[in-house]
Amino acid sequence: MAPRVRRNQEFLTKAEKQNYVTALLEVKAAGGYDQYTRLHIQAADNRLVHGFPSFLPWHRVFVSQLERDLRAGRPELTVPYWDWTRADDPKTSVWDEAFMGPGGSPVTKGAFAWEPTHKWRCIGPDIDPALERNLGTDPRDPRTLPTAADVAYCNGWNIYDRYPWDRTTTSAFRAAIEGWIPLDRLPAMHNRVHRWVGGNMADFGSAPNDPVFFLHHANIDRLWAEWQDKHPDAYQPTGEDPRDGENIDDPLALFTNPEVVIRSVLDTKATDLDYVYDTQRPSAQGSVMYPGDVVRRGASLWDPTHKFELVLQGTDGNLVLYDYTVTPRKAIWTAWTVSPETAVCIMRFDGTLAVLDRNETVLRSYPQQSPVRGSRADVTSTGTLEIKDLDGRIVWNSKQPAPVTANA
Ligand code: CU1
Ligand code: CU1
Repeated sequence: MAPRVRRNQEFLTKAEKQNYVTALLEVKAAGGYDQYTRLHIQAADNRLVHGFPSFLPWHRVFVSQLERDLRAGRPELTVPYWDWTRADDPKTSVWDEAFMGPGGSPVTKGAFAWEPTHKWRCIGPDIDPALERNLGTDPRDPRTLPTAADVAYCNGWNIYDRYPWDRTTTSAFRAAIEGWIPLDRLPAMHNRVHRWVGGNMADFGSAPNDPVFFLHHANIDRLWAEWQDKHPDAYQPTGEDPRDGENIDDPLALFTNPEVVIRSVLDTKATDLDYVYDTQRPSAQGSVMYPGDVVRRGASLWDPTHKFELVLQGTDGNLVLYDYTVTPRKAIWTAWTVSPETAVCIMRFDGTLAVLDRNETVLRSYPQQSPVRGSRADVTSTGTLEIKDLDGRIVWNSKQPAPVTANA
């Protein structure tokens, strides 16, 4: 089985978002959610994890364990991530009333408002039951979120961490992405996002009271996973640190049943974790290519009834849709990407389905005009390749006549 895929919340349908919210409410009602908030309070009170090398692996496990609980009744679900570099705006999709809900002190709308449903009660010492968020409006908080340039700054560090392995460390990836190196006046990156959201998210220990905590940490984990793709075997320290829970072969703090050794969670594709992010070019499964998904040369997708195959042919690099209801099989659509250089078909985040060569040059892309960001490609059981937006509207399909070119 291919690893499951964590996706950008921006590209989930309303139904998928609703499913995630319902799963959270169920785990909350069963008492499972609050154990994570309590564990996080314990980590903060004991000055563990935050400000140290284990910050990234510890939160990786933390998010994965909640994901496991959410998946118990809904195996198709993964924790989405919130890419805040695109979202300085409090009206962005993550704060939709039907998803994480809007800002407010307290929040008064959506599934996580305390009134009137009393389903989402915040817990912890001196914590009001009603969820609060300021979303960049409190003058004491940062008014802006980290940018793509800030992410690039973090990615510029080739060393994972370095002495003294704490929040005074500078010049290392972990310290930069956690946010102890101020890019300007304020703690940047991870810490900055907590403070921009404000309210419960700004309370160090009990921040997981706000369910957006997990979407934020999935994004931090994604950025680390992408960095790890370029810097395998980079984790440090490997034996120099006297503090328990930080060296590569130490068990992480507070995860006792079972213990989790840092080395065992450095690869998200390892069987205990078994996930990747949509930005890591996951292979499409089933009949749909979600944003980010790829079909590599020699691989194919089948419609749900297994009568139609979309294949990026290993033999000649052509992208072809075949009909198997007739014998011999018949090619019913092709992108004409015949080339020894053809490498991959990708559903890009901008809403185009593209065939790329080995240098990432676009050989063909669909639709040629007006793509809709976040669209999906679907091999249907009627033998059509369709590109659909998040509301299910068809943006392009393989039965459309080829556009007439000026030279035709
Ligand atoms: Cu934390
Ligand atoms: Cu955090």
